[in-house]
Amino acid sequence: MALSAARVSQYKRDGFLIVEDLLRERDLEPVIDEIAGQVDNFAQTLFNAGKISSTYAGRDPYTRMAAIAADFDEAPGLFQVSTPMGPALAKLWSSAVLLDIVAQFIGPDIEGGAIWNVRPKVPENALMTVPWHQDSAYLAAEGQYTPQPACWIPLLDVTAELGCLQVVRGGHSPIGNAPHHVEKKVADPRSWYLYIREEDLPPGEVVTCEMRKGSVLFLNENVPHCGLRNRSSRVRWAIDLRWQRPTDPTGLEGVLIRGPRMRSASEPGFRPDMARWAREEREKYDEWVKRGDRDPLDPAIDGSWYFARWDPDFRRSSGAAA
Ligand SMILES: O=C(O)CCC(=O)C(=O)O
Repeated sequence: MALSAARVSQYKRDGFLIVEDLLRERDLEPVIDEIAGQVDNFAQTLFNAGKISSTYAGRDPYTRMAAIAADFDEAPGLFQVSTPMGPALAKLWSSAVLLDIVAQFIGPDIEGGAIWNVRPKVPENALMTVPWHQDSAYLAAEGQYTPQPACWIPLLDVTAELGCLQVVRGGHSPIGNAPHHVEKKVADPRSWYLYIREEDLPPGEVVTCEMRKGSVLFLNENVPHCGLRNRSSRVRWAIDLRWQRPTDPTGLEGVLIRGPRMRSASEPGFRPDMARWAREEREKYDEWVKRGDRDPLDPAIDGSWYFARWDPDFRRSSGAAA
């Protein structure tokens, strides 16, 4: 379903757009089932390693990760960074329903973005509460001008209480980054987030994006947004996916492999090989985990490349160029 010209203009003007009822049950249910299976494996691994006292197998998908996190509060973040992309999610990411809209934003040559996440935001967990930021601030300076639209897909109806997103309407322009800071210096030392101070947010209405399941929030890479704290008793599951043009820098060179090619203007029948890409991404992840005998269940997220961009203390410690 292509957007009307007015809706595309709205995205360009506001830096975000909620498209209601874009996805049907049959688009989302396979993804939800796939994630439930991944949580099952994950719980078993944590249980075998003595990190949790039960696998909480009787729980439903909207309470199970909360029970796991009550034993091991880093579990949701570890799930987010360590779980491979499954075929159902890969299919949704490369589906016409999303790509037809993305093509209206960046044109007909499309590659997946290198960063994607499945986020189990459990209640009252500071490590899953995402402060104000622009996605482009997490990239190297040379990638920050790459158009990289994202979409954020809740897997249940979301409200402010459940920890939905807030955005600053129009805050994506003029292009560039507000000053970002490293959250671990002022909050939980395990945090991997950057944050913008309230006083540095660009002017604009703060919009709280309460959404029904099936709706999709598209975000410009420069629009400031945050994910509210989950004050409910349920797990707020959501997925974020990105795209860009294959000729632009990712801003993650040397850190993550490029995302999969999804569309080609010169080859209209092009079909992405998502399974091959998912295997290659996994190989890279395994190499990274094995580096320096890392514990695969250590949830610490190495944000050294973007910390170094924003904080001189991390430039010194990583030896990275300013
Ligand atoms: O899911 C959330 O709460 C935050 C998501 C977010 O900040 C992002 O997708 O960039």
